[in-house]
Amino acid sequence: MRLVIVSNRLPVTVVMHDGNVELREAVGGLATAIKSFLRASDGGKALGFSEVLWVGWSGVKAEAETAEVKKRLREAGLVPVSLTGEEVNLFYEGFCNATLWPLFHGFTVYTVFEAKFWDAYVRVNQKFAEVVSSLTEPGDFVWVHDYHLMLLPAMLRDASPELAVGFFLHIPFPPAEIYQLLPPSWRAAMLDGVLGADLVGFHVHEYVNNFLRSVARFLGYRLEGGVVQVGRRRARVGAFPISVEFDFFHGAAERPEVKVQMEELRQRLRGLKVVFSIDRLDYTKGVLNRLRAWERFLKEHPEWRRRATFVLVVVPSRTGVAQYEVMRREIEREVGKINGEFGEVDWVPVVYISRFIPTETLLALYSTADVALITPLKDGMNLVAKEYVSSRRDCRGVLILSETAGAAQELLEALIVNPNDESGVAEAIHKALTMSEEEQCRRITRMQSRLRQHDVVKWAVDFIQAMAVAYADNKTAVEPVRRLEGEALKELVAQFAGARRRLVVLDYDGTLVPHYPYAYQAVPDPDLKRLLSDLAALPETYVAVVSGRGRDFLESWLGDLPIFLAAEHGAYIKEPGGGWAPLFPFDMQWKDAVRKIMEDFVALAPGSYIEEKTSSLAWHFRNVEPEIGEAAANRLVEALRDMVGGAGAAVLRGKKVVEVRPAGVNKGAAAKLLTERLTPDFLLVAGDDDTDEEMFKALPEAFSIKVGRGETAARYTTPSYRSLREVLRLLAEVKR
Ligand code: GDG
Repeated sequence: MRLVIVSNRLPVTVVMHDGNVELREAVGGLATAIKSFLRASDGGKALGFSEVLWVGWSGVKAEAETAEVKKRLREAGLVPVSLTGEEVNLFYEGFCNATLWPLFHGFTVYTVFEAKFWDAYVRVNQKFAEVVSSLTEPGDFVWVHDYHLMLLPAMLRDASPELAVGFFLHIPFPPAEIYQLLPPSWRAAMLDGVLGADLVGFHVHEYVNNFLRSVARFLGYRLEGGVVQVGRRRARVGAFPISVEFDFFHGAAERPEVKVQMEELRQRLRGLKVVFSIDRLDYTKGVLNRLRAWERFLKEHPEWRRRATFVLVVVPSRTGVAQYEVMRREIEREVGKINGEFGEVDWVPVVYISRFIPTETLLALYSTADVALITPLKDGMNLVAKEYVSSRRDCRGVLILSETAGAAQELLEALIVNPNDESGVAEAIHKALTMSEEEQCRRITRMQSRLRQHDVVKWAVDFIQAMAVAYADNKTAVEPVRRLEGEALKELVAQFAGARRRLVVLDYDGTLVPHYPYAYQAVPDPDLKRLLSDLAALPETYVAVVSGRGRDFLESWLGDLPIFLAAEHGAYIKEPGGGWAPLFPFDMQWKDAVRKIMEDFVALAPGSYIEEKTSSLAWHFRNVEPEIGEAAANRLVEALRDMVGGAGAAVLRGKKVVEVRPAGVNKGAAAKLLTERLTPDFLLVAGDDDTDEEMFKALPEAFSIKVGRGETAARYTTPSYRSLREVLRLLAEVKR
């Protein structure tokens, strides 16, 4: 069993000089986290993995990725996915960084919606899927990371159903109202993509809830606590807050190379109090707001001038993107303004560093700074806050932290601020600089004991263990059904050819034609009509379309074919060339009373509506807010059950619909009646949704085929209406 980590970037930078290839370790949240986990788990062996591979882009454009580069990566357990320059442009800089990054952090005005970015996103995710599928075997664990690869879990699931797949998002998942801004087909594909995983992880419960709300709202899947029912599989969703390697940071101040730098820093700063921050250059990190709060602090508390300095490190990232360039200039202008206004010959209010700093320097700053000022406008977690707290050896130091960073939900003893509240942040700086040593120690100790227990190794182990449980759960649910292909398909054709009398029972929407947004669009195309006629023209071969639709629709579009039709879930049946007759005599006395109650619920839940058929009434609520709709549906079902019990009607709760029909009427009863009447020795039944399951259950002897994904009592599955048509075409062409 192997563990395959998949992320956009491999954890190395490829450096070429004089024709030589050098792999340099990359510093970054994910790379560091996984490395800590591998060190602590004996390269994954402690958890039962025979090998660990890492799949990702090497950072070198495909055009420059030589055989030597590939070989060196492979030797290090790294498998590159090659991206062309254009793909890097449209996928990485486009959809990832110009669409998903701003949108998921709530920066809606920065968000770019470009069809060609989306197309590249789909293509690149597919590329990743191909590479991962070519490496893995059933039972391997694949852990997919972050917003670059949200389509990948479902693609992997389709290609190799027996993989254990986990997905973790490192940035926030936005509220449904913001997620809704993505075009409908993109937002649905991304949710479905993520739900291909057995386990989906976020940093904090807020993002879990946001995600589940979007799933309910845009996909309508059934939720039970943190579990989403995705067809026959279940995707578990939970919070797994990432953390840091506590011992590494806590031991830093003891290491000689860090000690030297700490000493140097102290000498240079000559007793000044130090306020410190470090971020990648990014608009989400709130650097400008922070500078303004520092300026305000210096204005309102002049006693601190010459006594405190702000060391601001901003590490360049995403260089070349115009927005980032503008931001860099704005930061520089603000730093210049503050230093110009308040600075003295021997005192600089803001020490600004705009480059990557070596780890020893960072550790020395963490250990020396009196205050860490971490004020992102929005941040998935923020590891810098956790690193600062972990690094303190002297039981001193104050953390000021935005309430909008995921870390604020664990680091409760920090001075929690709102990053837009300039005066609140300025006050927090003052409070931090004047806090007693006892209070600093009390706060730091509590936070450290939490971080010691919940370090990054625990994060990875917790996730992988939860993934194993989710996978085992799904494995038992998924095993029994087979795809209708290869031997199974040959067997079907052979039995059909050798039969004396055949009956083919087919659902309509989703089975013979795609599901369209509006029901009236789903009219049969000439190919479909030809296919059904050809089948029915075979000797002793009967074809029946059994649908939830009304009689008029079926009559007007399929009435001219020599086939059986069953309308309204089998309430009415029509023989080829004959008239409609009820499945059995049923009583419709209940209809007026049911309509009246449903009308009350339409008023109660705006957006819902009633559909009336001859034999049934349905209340649809797919356009209602999910929480309101589900709650109203529960109450409606209760009210209706009390009322129609004994009146010969049944209340059914479907997907976003509550329906009342004559008791005993369902597609299963209709299919059974046809079978008893026609006594075939070959029986095929195909359908795609819950109501078709009644047919599969009523006719266990049939060749039953479920179209699409999902839980089913059918014996076989086929991916789409198209593949089912291909099967039917094979049957229509058997020798007479
Ligand atoms: C994303 C999410 C989430 C930074 N500059 C230097 C340097 N670093 C190291 C820090 C820290 C890491 O990089 C930055 O991690 P953050 O968590 O602060 O932020 P993002 O890069 O935006 O990461 C974030 C994270 O993923 C993990 O899930 O927490 O919310 O946005 O480890 O120490 N290290 C060195 N020199 C630098 O100049 N040596």
